[in-house]
Amino acid sequence: MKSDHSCELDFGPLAASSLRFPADFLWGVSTAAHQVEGGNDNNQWSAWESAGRIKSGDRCGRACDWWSDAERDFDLAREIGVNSLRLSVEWSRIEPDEGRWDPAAIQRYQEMLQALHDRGIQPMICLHHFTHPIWFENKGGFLGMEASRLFERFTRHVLHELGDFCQHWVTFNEPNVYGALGHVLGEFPPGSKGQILRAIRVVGAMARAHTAAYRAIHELQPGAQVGWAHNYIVFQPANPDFAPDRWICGLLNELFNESFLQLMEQGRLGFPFSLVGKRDSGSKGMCDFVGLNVYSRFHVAFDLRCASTLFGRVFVPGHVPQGDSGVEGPYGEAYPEAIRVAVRRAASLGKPIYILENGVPDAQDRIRPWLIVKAVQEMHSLIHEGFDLRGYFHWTLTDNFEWSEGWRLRFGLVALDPDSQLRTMRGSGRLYGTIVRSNELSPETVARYGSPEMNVIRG
Ligand code: GCO
Repeated sequence: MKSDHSCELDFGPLAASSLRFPADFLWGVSTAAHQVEGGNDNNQWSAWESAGRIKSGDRCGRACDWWSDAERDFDLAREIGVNSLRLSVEWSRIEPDEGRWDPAAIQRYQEMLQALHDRGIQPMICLHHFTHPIWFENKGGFLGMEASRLFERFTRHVLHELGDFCQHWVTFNEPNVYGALGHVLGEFPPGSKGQILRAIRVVGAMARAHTAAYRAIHELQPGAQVGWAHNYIVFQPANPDFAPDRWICGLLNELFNESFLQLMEQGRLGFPFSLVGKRDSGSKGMCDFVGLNVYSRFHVAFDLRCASTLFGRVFVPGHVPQGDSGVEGPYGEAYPEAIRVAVRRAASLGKPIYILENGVPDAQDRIRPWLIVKAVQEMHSLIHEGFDLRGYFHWTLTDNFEWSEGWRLRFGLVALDPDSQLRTMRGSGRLYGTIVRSNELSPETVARYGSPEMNVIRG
């Protein structure tokens, strides 16, 4: 559904001039607790790292040292000029043992949130960004009998202690990635492979936990805006004229992109996945906005050798724009046009939309400037077409610990040397700052960075 939001806004003269954004547009950066805080040793990701499962062999270590000094990066966020910052709270710090709450952890989060407010930056808090306490994992994670109740109790505690600082809440980051990488691809804890049915059950269980949290947040803070962050990948049949490629591509799309969206839109999964799990999750309409994390397009070919991924071989052709490569393979095509595909799909929920992550691993800043400019152009035209797009959060502020890739992939607007903790603003950080501070994209910037031709890797 489109809104008439754009009609009420004064974008200024359109001509061949700057692309102006609505005055209340949120320009932000996105982060996650485990990736930036440092010293987290009581969640399932620290156990995964101790078991030697980080592909690069790196240690998270101090990460970006936020637990001691997030304020240093908040100063950089202010220097860039963002008006919002997405961060997550670490459940394993706040409730280190089941039912035991740590007031010192809450106090540190209060300081951090106050520090953001002092810099004129509005926080958006995510309650679960891939990590949870080891005790919760030992009870079966989200497939455990008490998962919803325990997550809701944690949510209530956070709202009670931190609610004064925040109005925008993200319950979960990417239930689809959490399910797929943890149970199908084996790259996230608990590391199972090919367990597609279990991945679907996990996504369903997270929808129930989300719903419990949604209700609790609204009870405690009636004006709250509550959503989740949905990873949206564009899947493209390798050969659109070959029916098996089209079929497998559609199935992966249904499984990955559609599952959680359909639970929020209709309260149930679409066929054939509706055959798994409960028919009604009770989650229909249980969000005030849709958050989209959008990065890539993947090509998909039918391949009998790929049984664990439903016979879909997912790959990135050599000739497309790409950032840096991961330890075992490409991160994905850098595809800002995916924003358009994702927003059009999410619009059918009839809720405001935020791009909660978009970025590229690019230590040398080869294509990040182009990606940012292209993303901003896409968003501007979507808003003009009437889509209710309210904000953009770039992933990420400072290079941070990229899950099983460790320090290998650098997504920051600010470069970080994790040993010395020295920070250097990248050119793309300065470019993003120019856009967000002026709330517009100038024709000069488009002319300078609007084409990937000069800096794309060619395969
Ligand atoms: C994810 C996360 C982030 C990542 C980012 C870059 O999608 O995995 O939300 O934690 O770091 O997307 O891969």
